[in-house]
Amino acid sequence: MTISLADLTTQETPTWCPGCGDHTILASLKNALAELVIDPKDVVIVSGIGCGSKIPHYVKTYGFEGLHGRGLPVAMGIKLANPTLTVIAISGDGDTYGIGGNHFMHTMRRNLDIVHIVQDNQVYGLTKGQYSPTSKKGFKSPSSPHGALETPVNPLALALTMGASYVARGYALNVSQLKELFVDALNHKGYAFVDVLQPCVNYNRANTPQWYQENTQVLQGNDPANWDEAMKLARRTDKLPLGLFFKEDRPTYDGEVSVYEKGVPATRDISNIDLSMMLKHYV
Ligand SMILES: Cc1ncc(C[n+]2csc(CCOP(=O)(O)OP(=O)(O)O)c2C)c(N)n1
Repeated sequence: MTISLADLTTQETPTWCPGCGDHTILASLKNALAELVIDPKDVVIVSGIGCGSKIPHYVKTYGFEGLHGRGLPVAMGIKLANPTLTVIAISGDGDTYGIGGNHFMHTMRRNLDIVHIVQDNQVYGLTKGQYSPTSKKGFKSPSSPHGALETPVNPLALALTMGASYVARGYALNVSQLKELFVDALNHKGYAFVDVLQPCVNYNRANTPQWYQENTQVLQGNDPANWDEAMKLARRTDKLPLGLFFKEDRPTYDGEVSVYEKGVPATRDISNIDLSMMLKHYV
């Protein structure tokens, strides 16, 4: 079996602005799926709401464009209902780190076997340019005319802290590395998080392609098994590293749930618990 890019392309034309990083994120994702020869009928792409969240419309797999900030719970539900599917959640930085921040944290500690791609343009694109949780301090926007006052979220440090088993950062215009990261993330058994820095040509005039060129650097020679090193790299604010920061193999939530479903006894014996103590509060 082979999968061509044409097999993965729908009849809808992307509505993104020319120069938007979403175009190359889409191309890199399709290239990764084609390279891995994953049957499109076995793939579900789940998004929230945002410019980038239109992506399920443009990939000929199953797809679900849901509610702002709620892509991850839907992705988790799909994976738990049918663990044989390849489930990819994709969402903007506003969607993921703002309104969806709660879901982001808890998905990471559960380590479900899904890929999560964040289209991190450091701004709310769809709603016309308000500052987002990853906007730099001082970022001027319609909702922060005097410059954002808040300290930005550090997505990679947060992911490492919350126990993500795969943590990477890509850049939308480094398409060869991005495709490799997506392939690697799809091969990872567990929650694979890829934060993708991307330009927003209309609403983010601070983080331009030239800015990324000057302020990013492809990672070389790091040890992805070393959590402390990964955290040190994640905390860098100059020359933002691009590549795989951290990867570890550990049991997945969906794997553990299916073990319970097969009838393996629960590790905790609750037969001796006196339920009357608990019920007392309700009667
Ligand atoms: C519950 C809810 N709150 C707010 C909105 C309005 N809204 C839609 S998209 C969006 C932000 C989009 O920014 P981001 O997630 O970074 O994605 P981008 O458009 O930049 O790709 C907001 C605030 C909404 N649709 N639903």
